[in-house]
Amino acid sequence: MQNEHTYYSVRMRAAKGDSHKNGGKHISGGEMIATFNELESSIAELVEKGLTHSRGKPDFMNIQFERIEESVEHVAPLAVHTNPVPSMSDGQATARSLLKDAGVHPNVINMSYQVLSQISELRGAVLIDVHTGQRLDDPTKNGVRVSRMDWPWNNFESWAKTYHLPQNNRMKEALVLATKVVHHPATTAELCWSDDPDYITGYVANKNLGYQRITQLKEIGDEKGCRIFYVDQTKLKNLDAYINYLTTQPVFIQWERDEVISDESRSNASTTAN
Ligand code: WAQ
Ligand code: MG
Repeated sequence: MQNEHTYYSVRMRAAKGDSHKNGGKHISGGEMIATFNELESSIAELVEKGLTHSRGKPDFMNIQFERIEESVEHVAPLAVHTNPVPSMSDGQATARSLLKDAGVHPNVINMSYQVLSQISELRGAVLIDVHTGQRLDDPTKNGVRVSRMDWPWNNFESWAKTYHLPQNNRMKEALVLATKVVHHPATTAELCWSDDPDYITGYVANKNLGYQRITQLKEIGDEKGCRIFYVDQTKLKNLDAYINYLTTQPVFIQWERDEVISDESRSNASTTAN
């Protein structure tokens, strides 16, 4: 019998022209964690995501689920801040300044943009050594895809309402990924913007800065996205252990309302908490 603590990793990838393996154009990907009873609706959600995508109509789709054997780790969501910017160049300047605050040397930032400019097709994240600026992931594989992370909708909804943030699935997915990635001690920072032509908001994330949204990091219509993880290898046994964490460690984002209530009661000491 399936018990409620048995979880499944559900993944989708869609491409156009041919499969990813045969050089097709990446259209969309998605990763979720579901219970057995949620499998059908999760698969339907991912099918819809892949079929109705602004990067185009796919003619290849792969959907798979597999039971998760590892125990699920629960991680609190990063704090969200929004940096409104009037243009892409202001947004890019803000991103560079945040990356610097996160501990990435400006030379390494330049080198990572150089690496990015030489990549034509990306379906995962590029890993950059934060000390040398060198690309660490296998350049033949189009990036490392993080999977096995999710945020149960009810908990996300309460969090979003409390902080007056939009209940937007795209932000939810990006915050889930950033929270999982930044939770690893070897991640110095993440830089991301979408490869969807109609979405120009991106972010820089880091343990101290949280999830820093930047309202414009590219021009509308541009199909080139970015996802870079700046990795501190001195905090790693080996790179495989890091990639293994990204691809196999199951993580649920979990926000605890208690933290907010206790914060409020601290700043409001005369009010009786109930
Ligand atoms: N693992 C690794 N890389 C990924 C993954 C993943 N699971 N998903 C996407 N990427 C990479 C891939 O190379 C994509 O081309 C690129 O990131 C962009 O992905 O308003 O929508 O899903 O706060 O298009 C950020 C701002 C939106 C959200 C990011 O990215 C907000 C976005 P997309
Ligand atoms: Mg995309």
